This record gives sequence, C-alpha cells and structure tokens, in this order.
Amino acid sequence: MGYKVVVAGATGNVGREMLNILAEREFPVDEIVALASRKSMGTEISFGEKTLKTKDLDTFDFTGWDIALFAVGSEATKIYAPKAAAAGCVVIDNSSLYRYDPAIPLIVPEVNADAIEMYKNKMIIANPNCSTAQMVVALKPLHDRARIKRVVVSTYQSVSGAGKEGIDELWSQTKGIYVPGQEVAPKKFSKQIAFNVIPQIDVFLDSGETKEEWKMVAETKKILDPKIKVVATCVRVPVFVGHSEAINIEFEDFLDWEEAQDILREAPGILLVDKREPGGYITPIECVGDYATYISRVRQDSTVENGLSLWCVSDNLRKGAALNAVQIAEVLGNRCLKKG
Ligand code: 11C
Repeated sequence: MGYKVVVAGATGNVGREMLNILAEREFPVDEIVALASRKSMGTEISFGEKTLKTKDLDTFDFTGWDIALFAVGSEATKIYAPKAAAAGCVVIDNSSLYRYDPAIPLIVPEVNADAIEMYKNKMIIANPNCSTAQMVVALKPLHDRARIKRVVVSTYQSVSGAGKEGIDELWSQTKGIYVPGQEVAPKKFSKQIAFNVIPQIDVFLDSGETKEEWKMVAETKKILDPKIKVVATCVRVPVFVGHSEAINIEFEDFLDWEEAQDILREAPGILLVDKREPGGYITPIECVGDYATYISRVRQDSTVENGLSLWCVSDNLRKGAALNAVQIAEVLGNRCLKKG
C-alpha cells in the first residue's frame, strides 16, 4: 500500500533526480506518472528498474493522485499547481512561486518539519532554493545550542543551478578556449563562466542585492527564525554540480569550535569532514550524488564576541532540490496522508 505519485517536469535535471531518489529511498509508490511539456511527450525516463514514458502535463487530470512533485519553473507552476491542488493532490513545488506566501509552508525536514501541517491551507508545500536548504541544515543545530544573531555567507554555486543551459555553456565554453575559432560567447550567464567566477545569480533588485541573495535572507528567516540577520553574496563558479558556502556566524552565547563540531557530527542530514590538514575538507566534486550536507573548516572567529566560521558543501540537485522534495513527501506520508 502506498501513494499515487506525479512527477511534473520529469525530463529536467531536478525531475530526473526526483524519480531517482523516490526509487532509491523506496518511497511507497502504488502508481507513478512522469509529466513533461507536450514537446517532450513520450520521452523515456528511468524510475529504478522501470522505464516511464512521459505524459502531457497540460492535459493531465490530477483527480485521484495523492502527491505531485513539481520541477517545472514558476510560470508553469502558476498554471498547473492550483489545478492539482483543486483536484485534491498535494503539490510539493520546487519553484520560488509560493515560497514567500505566509499561508504556504516552506520546508527543510531537518529544520521545520512541523510546519507541514500548514499544507492543508492550499494543498501546496514549497521547496526552498538550493543555497538556502544546505545552509539551514548547517545552522539549525548550532542555533538550537547558542542562538544565532547574524550570518554572513558567500556562496560558490555550480552551473547546474542554472539548469541544462548552464551546464552546456560551461562545457562548450571550456572546450572552446582550447580550439581556435570555436570560442563560445556568454549567453546563459552574463559573463564568461569557463575559468572565471561571476558575482551575479538571478536578477538585480533595487537594493543592489541579487534575487538569489534576497532569497537566502527571506527563506532562512521563514524556515529557521525571523530574528536571524543574514547577508549573502552569491557567486557562480565553474563547477558542474555542488554548491559551496563560506558561512560566518555570530551567536548570542559562546560556542567553542570543538563543541560545534560535536553538535554537527550528531545533527541530522550532516556529515562532518573536518581534519585540520591538507585535503581534510570536502570539495563540491566529492559531494555529487550524495544526500548529505557536508561541513568542514569549523573554526572560531575571534573578531566578534561569539563567532564561528565554517565551510558547507552539498549536491544542489539533491539536498538543494530533489532530495529535499522527496523528504517532504516522506514527512507528508508519515504524518498527514493515508496510504491508498
Ligand atoms: C542557482 N539557486 O543556483 C539557483 C537555482 O529559486 O529554486 C534555484 C533557483 C530557485 O542558480
């Protein structure tokens, strides 16, 4: 006995990962359907040992389906999520469309699973931005111990955060650098990404922040604690998968770095890899395909009264998107829905 599950946007990087993770974690599925836009209809997608053929999202009837994982972007979400919700199917949405709606829960299960009850308001649950998800997993156990006042974070975000076009641009631009006449001009990114870093992710806001930076602030407050002050600088780097973050934290109470390590070692969703020697830390290439949020380089910041700095790395397509969505579905299944 399980659930009837829909994955919408199944041909994209995140949609494919959603199917992989549902299968890997043996989510109790009675029936599953993969949906995509009409132009991708009939595409074959793996679900564990099985192969699914995608169906048309536009004409799909959500009646009788229990849970829909959406990875289709805000525009399509706006059209199809309310249709699914009205048909009684709970939507777990990876776009930013509903994240800041106070009536809609925004969930990272290791941090605020109890907010799931709010799903009843609109039958929609929001999945956070990838850079926020891994950061709040790292912050939560430390906040519980010493109350965080302020966070200063700099991100090093992989091109897969910008979708397939981002991955293709890094690949073709890198190759083009070695082949005279085959140079590739920036298109998806505002400047050359190969052998470069770009201090812009998403659009600029009037404040001078980018929207990605604003999201990290707004989402951390909603998921973890509205009292925490956050300032972010979000940077795109020439890495295919895996977002990294240098996080500086100021606490109300003193927290020794060794105690912080002990807390992080025991915390859900975290793997601490922190040897104070060359290579005794995790880099993004080592986190690809994993579930964990990795923490390294935990150290005291003696420039403030109660400060720590640390390094945080996670697979942005997994904990930052598909895994978190499946974990939300697991909480929903365990606490709220009856099996079919
Ligand atoms: C990036 N974090 O790396 C973005 C991708 O709000 O879900 C995810 C955007 C979002 O470009």
